[in-house]
Order: sequence, then C-alpha cells, then structure tokens
Amino acid sequence: MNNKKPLIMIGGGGHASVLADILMGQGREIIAVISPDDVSERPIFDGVAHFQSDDAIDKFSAADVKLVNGIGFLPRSPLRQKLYQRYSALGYEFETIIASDAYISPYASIAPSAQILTRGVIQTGATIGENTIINTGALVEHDCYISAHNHIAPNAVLCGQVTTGEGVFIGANATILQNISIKNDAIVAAGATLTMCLDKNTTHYPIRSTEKYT
Ligand code: JB3
Repeated sequence: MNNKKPLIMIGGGGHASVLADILMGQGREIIAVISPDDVSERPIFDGVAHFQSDDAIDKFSAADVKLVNGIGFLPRSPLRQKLYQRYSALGYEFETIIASDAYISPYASIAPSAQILTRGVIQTGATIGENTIINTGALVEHDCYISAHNHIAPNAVLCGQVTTGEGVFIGANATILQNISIKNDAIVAAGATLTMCLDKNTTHYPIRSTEKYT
C-alpha cells in the first residue's frame, strides 16, 4: 500500500497522461484531474474525478494532497509556470516525478517538483531546477545546471557543463555542445545543434541543409 499522499493532476492532456502513466505504474493514487477541457477521451483518467475550474482545488486541503503539474511546456507558453506559481502561492506542494526507468546519478541534484520522464538520464554533478521537465529519453550530461521552469524535450542531448537560465525550451532531438550557456527564455528548436551561447529570449533554428555549416 502506498503511504504517500494522494495526487491531484493539474491539466488533463498529453503531458498529464504521460505523467499519470508513470505515477499509476508506481502505485500512486490520482484522485482528481483539474482541466477546462474534457478528459473522457483519455482512458487513463477513467474513474478519476474531473473538475473544470482551478477553483475546485478549494475542495482539497494542501495538507492532505500533492499536486502534479500536468501542463506541458511549449515555446513562449507561460501557462505551466503561471499555474505552478498560482497553486504554490496557495500553499500546495507539487510532486517530484522520477520515472522508474530514468537514470539519476547519486551525485545529481533534482529539485522538488522537477519531472524526469521515461529513460531520462541525469549524470553526475548535474542539477535540475524546480518545475522543470526532462522529457522522454533526454540526456543531461555531467555538471549541467538546468534552471527552473525549463523543458528539455524528448531525446534532446545536453553535453557536459551546459547551463540554462529560467524558462528555457530545448526541442526534441536538439543537441547542445559542452560548456554552452543558454540564457532565460531562449529556445533551441527541435533538431537544432547549438555550438555557441544563446542570449535571452532568442531562438536558434536548425541549419538548413542548403546552408554551409560555419
Ligand atoms: O512534446 C511532448 C512529448 N509533449 C507535449 C507537451 C510537452 O506539451 C504535448 O505533445 C503537448 O504539446 C503539450 O502537452 P499538454 O500541455 O498536455 O497539451 P494538451 O494535450 O493540449 O493539454 C493541455 C491541458 O491543459 C488540457 O487538459 C487543458 O484543459 C489544460 N488547461 C488549459 N488551461 C488547463 C488550463 N488546466 C488547468 N488546470 N488550468 C488552466 O488554466
């Protein structure tokens, strides 16, 4: 019997379903989903109480439950962070999620509320900030420092000593070379290779095959 607190899922879409899959596989109980959109199309939420308004959280005491941030993080979308901060300000705690088949070095540091999904790899000396998603199959190499509210998308590769500011999005299959720093709210597009530091609020795209790689 799991003696951990029951969970409330914030959001009921794709990201929430992936997290619910991991958590239910670990024996955790999800007692409610809060999302304005219908969840009846998602069998994983069958039998879970569904509330459409965020105000429904008032039905649950912060002492008795933990929340799961089931809102994904897409470039320039503040919703995930906004809801995290709203609920945190109300005194609710977000669960830290580590998939059973993720690798976390004993010498890595994972902040509470971070989410390390299936086959995520966090190597020695790496730090993962609060409310950050390390998505399926993403690799965070030794001594990386990933700040709060980042999304490292599926199969992204961060070589050693990469650092990011808050709100950074690194797209699926992107590669970041070692010692690169990426400033707040910057975006590395899916499939891109980043070989130089990236300033805040800027976006780096894959080199088009017709362009000479400089
Ligand atoms: O790329 C990958 C592997 N996953 C993506 C993820 C990182 O981001 C995924 O493919 C999607 O692009 C996105 O996942 P997400 O956020 O689950 O997207 P979607 O399936 O559209 O679900 C959004 C959920 O947020 C829906 O259930 C909405 O009802 C809910 N939502 C929207 N606004 C809200 C609010 N929920 C609450 N509680 N409050 C809101 O204000």
